[in-house]
Amino acid sequence: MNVMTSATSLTTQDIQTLDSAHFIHPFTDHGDLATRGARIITRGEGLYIWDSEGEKIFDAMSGLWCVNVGYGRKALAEAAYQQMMTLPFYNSFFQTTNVPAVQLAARLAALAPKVDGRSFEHVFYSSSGSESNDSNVRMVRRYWDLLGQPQRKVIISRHNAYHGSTMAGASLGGMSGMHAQGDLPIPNITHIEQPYFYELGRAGESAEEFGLRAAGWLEEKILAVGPDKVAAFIAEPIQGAGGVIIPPASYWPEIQRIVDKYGILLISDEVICAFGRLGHWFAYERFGYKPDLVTFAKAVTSGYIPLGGVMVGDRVAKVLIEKGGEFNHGYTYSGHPVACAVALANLDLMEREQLPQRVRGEMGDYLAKRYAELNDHPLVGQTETCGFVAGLVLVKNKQTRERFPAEVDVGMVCRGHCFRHGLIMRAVGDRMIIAPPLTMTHADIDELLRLIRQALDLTLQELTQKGLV
Ligand code: PXG
Repeated sequence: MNVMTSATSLTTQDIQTLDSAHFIHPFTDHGDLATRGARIITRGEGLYIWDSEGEKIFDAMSGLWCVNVGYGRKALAEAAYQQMMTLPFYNSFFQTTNVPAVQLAARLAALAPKVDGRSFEHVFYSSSGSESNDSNVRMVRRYWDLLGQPQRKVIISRHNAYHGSTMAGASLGGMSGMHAQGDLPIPNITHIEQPYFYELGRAGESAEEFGLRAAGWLEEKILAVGPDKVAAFIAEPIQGAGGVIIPPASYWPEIQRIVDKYGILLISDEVICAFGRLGHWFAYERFGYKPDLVTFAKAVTSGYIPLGGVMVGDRVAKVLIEKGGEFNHGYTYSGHPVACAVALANLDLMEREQLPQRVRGEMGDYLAKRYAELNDHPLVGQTETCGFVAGLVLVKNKQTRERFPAEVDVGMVCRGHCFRHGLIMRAVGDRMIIAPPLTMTHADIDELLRLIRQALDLTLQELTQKGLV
């Protein structure tokens, strides 16, 4: 098939050849990619994307956890066009500002729920989740310096967390594959174990008991490091890239108790979980904790244009602003007017269509109910949903919870069947996960579940043929 570009028409193979010759992709084995050729995604509409061969694909990952309002929304394109014609760019460094950046900051401050009188009145902008977490490290260290406690440098994170791919982001993250490349983590970042009950729960232990035990690892680490050296704890409300790991209900309140006890800052990395994904504008509301800093990116613009940032809570903002003088940190695109204008249009759309409310209510409940039905499948060890994220674990034996050996790469087997049959679902080890657009209807959820079950059946068929189950 020919793919029209502005200048010429190219075949799928032409583009694959150019791709392979010139484009270094993120997190990709290029030797492998060259042998098969990248799939070329050419357009999107609603919940669906199309490839250069004309195949229609249900995008149950919303691009990469971001296209929360679905593809093809004119209001976002129009907002970008209008802003580009009015003021495509101006910096906010030298005591200048721009209207969309100010409006968005005020809007985000109003959307962020107050907990126990603590509020978020300030926003620091970047263009991605990774940059935002770098900014968090800078702000946290500056905060403690200004309070006369410069020895408080250590940030505690968790294994299998994902906080981005810059030096600080990859260090904060707990991905061993990333740490293995380039001498990471950087100093003064340390990790505790993740709250993954299915894998780490003990026989006879309830989820609630496990949640308390898992939160206790934070206190143990604080004591091991020395409470006067710990600056902050960073965590995703639900681990996304780690495989949709949903902590037991007891986990977050206990984390809050511990960070309060030692006075350390709490960073909620909501790059995936904010903007309706879990049924709230910000996810800390769902779990009832009180972060000092909240990282956001992705769905603030539904991924239509890059924008990220940090919601800076009063505790930190007051010190930075009142005691700080100049904070020597910022990006060319901090408060980019076009990105902020698109974010405003995106929030308008989400509000008008009541997307967080839908996810928190009827549609989230329906997805949970339909997803739970997958538990009857021979390959499915356990399913879990929270709002519009869901995960399931593929197991060799449901009763004994025996997992597949790593070399079977069962997630990739399943992902292959999804890919070949019009469904984007992400594999993380032996976990299959989704984060679909928040606009799904009942009929869309039914169709999604039909596609997932089909992929599971095909996976079982392949594993059976190969004598692996
Ligand atoms: N924090 C969290 C919680 C994220 O999920 C980032 C930070 C970094 O954001 P940027 O915009 O710098 O990419 C993320 C990004 C995956 C996958 O495979 C997930 C992300 C990025 C790439 C792949 O699930 N999340």
